[in-house]
Order: sequence, then structure tokens, then C-alpha cells
Amino acid sequence: MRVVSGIQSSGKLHLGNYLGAIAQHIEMQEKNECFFFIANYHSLTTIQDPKLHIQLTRDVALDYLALGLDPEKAALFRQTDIPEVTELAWILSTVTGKGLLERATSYKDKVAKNISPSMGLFCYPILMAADILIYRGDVVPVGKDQVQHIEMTQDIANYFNQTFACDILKRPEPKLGVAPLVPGVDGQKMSKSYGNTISLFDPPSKMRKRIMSIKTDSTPVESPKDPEQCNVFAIYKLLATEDKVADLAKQYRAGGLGYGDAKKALFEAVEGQLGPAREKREQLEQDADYVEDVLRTSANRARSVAHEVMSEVRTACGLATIRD
Ligand code: AQP
Repeated sequence: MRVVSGIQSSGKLHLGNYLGAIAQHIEMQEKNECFFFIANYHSLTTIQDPKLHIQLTRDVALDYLALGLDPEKAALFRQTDIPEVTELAWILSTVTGKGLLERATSYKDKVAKNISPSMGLFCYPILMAADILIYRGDVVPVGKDQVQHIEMTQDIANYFNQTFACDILKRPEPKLGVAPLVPGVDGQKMSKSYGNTISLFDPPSKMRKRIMSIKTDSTPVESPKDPEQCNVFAIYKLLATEDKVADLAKQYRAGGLGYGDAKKALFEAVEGQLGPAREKREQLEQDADYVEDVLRTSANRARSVAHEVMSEVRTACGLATIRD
């Protein structure tokens, strides 16, 4: 099976990105052909400081490698190393109605939060469709917020195939992991643009402070609490072992557990998972050549597939170029 997924270099990666997407990606590298890209064309809609953008793009690569991506098993590359993606996005935009994009809930949410929309943000689902369709991905492991975009990708593939009477573009299926929607410190979806994230690789003291800031209600320490109504528990149960989760839930229900204690337990669970990866990341940071080499080698693998698909796409549309 061919697996394709991307992650924006629009800020520090967070627990939502890891539990919702990256953990699935790393697991899937064992038995599938995987293409994972750093979506830096997408993040240009929010990051317009070139030095920062280069740094954030490299940070995503470091994060993936530290978390266990094996470049021998999975390709990890920059979206911008495959320029055919933007060519395909243009072609797809000519067969996609504006109404489809106007229904995108992620776009509507961002506008509702007063994020000023560029055409790039509006057209995000088309570029995302190109990202997936250009590798003929079978499956796209993502968090819940991206499912609608994959459904749009399915529609866009159909529009293209119908318009040009072909079956070149393959319909992909979304795949949700065990944590499709991780809440942020304020209880909304954890998201870079909402400022409510718990970053993966902040130093432990900063991470602890951030976890201690998770919003909880004002139920007194001695009162029983419903763990299922608590943001701290919602994240804890995604990280801790089954036994530990059952034990903490029991303490919530029994009363006498303060939210501060639950937050300490969460901090320990996060450190247990991410502490060793933080150390590995520090080592990788010293080896810029290795990271660049991984990105380039992977991009070559991805580009050969993209080249083949684009050649078929151009022929189907009657777009002659000297490249084919
Ligand atoms: N809170 C989340 N829970 C589960 N999965 C999540 N993902 C993001 N947030 C959560 C998944 O992470 C992958 C990469 O996401 P992205 O950074 O490319 O874009 P995003 O979904 O828009 O993430 P953010 O943090 O909300 O970014 P901004 O604020 O820049 O738009 C995707 O698979 C996503 O589902």
C-alpha cells in the first residue's frame, strides 16, 4: 500500500500533530511504501519570514527523525523539492468549482477566528489534493481536521478523471489513528494557529509549565470528578499505559485528586514518551549534512513518481511541454 501524508512547517510541532498524525506515520513505515512531506508551500500562507521558514522546515525534519522515522523505510522530503505539485495544483484548480472550497470547514474556522485569508489559504485543499494525487497515494493517515480535505481530494480526482475521460488520478482514503482530535490547553483542537499547543520538544521546565496551564474547571480537590470531562485526562489517556489510565480515572472518581496532581501525571507521561526522542533530536541537530542528505535522497524518490504521473496528466489534458 502506498501511504502519503504531509505536515506544515508553520510552527513548532505539537502533541496534536504527533498523536494525531506522526505516530501513525512512523508505525506505517514498517509495512508500506511511505511518502511524507514537509508542507512548506502550505506554510507560506502563514510564515513569511524566510530565515524562520528555513529553520521551521528543518525542525520538522529533525522532529520526524528524532521520533523514529527511518529514511531507509520511508521518504521524508520538502514539498518544494517536487515543483510538479504546484503544476498539478493549477491543473486541478481548472476542474474544481469554487463552491467546493467555500464548504471547507477548516477555512471557515480560520476566517471566524479573524485570520485574514489569502488566496493560498482558500486554495489549500487543491494544493493538498495535488500533494496526494501526484504520488497515487492509497491511504492518507491524518487527524480528524483533515478528513474533509481528503474527501475533497476524492472529489477533485473524480472531476479530473471525468473531465479528461481517464482514470489517471487514484482516489485515496483517509486513515484516522487512535487520537484523531487532541485538545489544546484551552480545550479547543490543539492547533498552532490557536496558540494553545504543547510543543513536542520544549525543554522539560517549559513543557511542565505549559501542561500546568491546561484549563480545568473549579471543582474542589475533595469532590469526585468525571475524567471524561477533563482536558488533562483527555490527553493523558492517549499517552499512558492502560493500567495507569484506569488508575488515574479511579482517582478522579474517588475525589481527593487535585487537577495539579493530574497535570503532574500528564507531564510524566509526556516526558516518558518524548524524553528519549528529545535526546536523539539534540544529537541530530549537530549533523545538518545528514538531515539535508535524507531530504534530498527522499525527494529524488518522490520526484520520479511525480514525474511519471505528471507526464500522464499533461498528455491527458493536451498540454505539450519539452519535459515529456
Ligand atoms: N489537535 C490535533 N489532533 C489530532 N491531529 C492533529 N493534527 C493537527 N492538529 C491535530 C494533524 O497533524 C497533521 C499535520 O497538521 P498540519 O500542521 O499540517 O496542519 P493542521 O492540521 O492545520 O495543524 P495545526 O497545528 O492546526 O496547524 P495550523 O494552525 O498552522 O493550521 C494533520 O494530519 C493533522 O490532522
